[in-house]
Amino acid sequence: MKMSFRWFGEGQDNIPLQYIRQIPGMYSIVTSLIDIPVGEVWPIDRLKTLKEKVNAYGLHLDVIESVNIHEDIKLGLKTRDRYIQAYIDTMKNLHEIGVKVICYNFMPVLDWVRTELERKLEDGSYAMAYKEEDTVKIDPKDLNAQMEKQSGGFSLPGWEPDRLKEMSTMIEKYKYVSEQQYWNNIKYFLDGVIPYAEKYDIKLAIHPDDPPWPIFGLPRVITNRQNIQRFLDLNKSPYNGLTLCTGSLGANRENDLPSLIREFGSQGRIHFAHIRNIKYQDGRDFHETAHLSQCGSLDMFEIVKAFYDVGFDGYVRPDHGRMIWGEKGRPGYGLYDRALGAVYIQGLLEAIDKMTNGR
Ligand code: DNO
Repeated sequence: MKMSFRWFGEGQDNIPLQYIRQIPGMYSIVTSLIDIPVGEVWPIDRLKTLKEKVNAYGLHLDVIESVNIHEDIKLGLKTRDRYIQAYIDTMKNLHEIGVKVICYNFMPVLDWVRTELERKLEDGSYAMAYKEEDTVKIDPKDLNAQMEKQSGGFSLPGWEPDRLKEMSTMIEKYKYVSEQQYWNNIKYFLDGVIPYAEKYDIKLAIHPDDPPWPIFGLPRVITNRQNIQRFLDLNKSPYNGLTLCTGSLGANRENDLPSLIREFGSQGRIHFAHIRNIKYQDGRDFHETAHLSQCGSLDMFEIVKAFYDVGFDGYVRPDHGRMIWGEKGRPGYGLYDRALGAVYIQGLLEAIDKMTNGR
């Protein structure tokens, strides 16, 4: 597994690349051009500058998270072809700088959803949390403002203000898209871009819906074993694959993560892994925790062992961390707790490897 770390780019992230380089075992940066409006082609000059910057710190730039999908594609509008072409042109530029994996999602309008961005845990650290009751109470158009209020002035990935200006109008448009139509729209997108993913040797890795159930009546389909298999079967190219995010899929207690990893990993369809832990509360409620098994509800040893057993050699990154030691940063994306996560995952891997192969 190649260890990686999400960084939001120059002027966007308060964590210097130098600090990321100092995390033991770090191999690649996971980043994006967060300021480019969705649907526009990412300029090659900016990509080259970004790559040089990352390489100057001895790190690779192999993974992009995310190249977001324009709503017209998700809605299946006539204008979608133009945006699919822009996606392909961006892939071509990413190929030129040597990118190997693109993580993206197909969640309508909203990306990941939490109802609290800074819940205080018993040890005084802060973590993000989800309370089902609050999503039922809140008007979707107020959710953006609520997220913004708690984000400490940082823009949140997937919650770019530009994209969400017309949240209510966009949600309205989905009333006319059935779930079957939504699946058709995913297939149309895949059939358009996957031949170019093959040509440019870039693996596409869809991120599961987070949390993995419908919110505000919007179709959210990348949620469980059956739907993931259905997604993979829409286009059987090995370039059509997954970001296996343990925290997102794990929010549904029926998702048996080690078994999902074994199943899709042995098909060679996992290209990127997000590893983090969550703690179940009542019903669907949960809060995020430190990465260790003892801190949450997921068995991280079994998760990492499953990746190891299927010979997963793709990219992995620690995912959302808590805010600890007084750090102020983008919710979920501070330096300290994610660094602890990266080292913990590597500790598990070393132990599993040595116990398997002898010391
Ligand atoms: C949240 C992230 C998501 C993810 C996108 C992928 O922290 O896991 O925003 O990057 O869904 O497109």
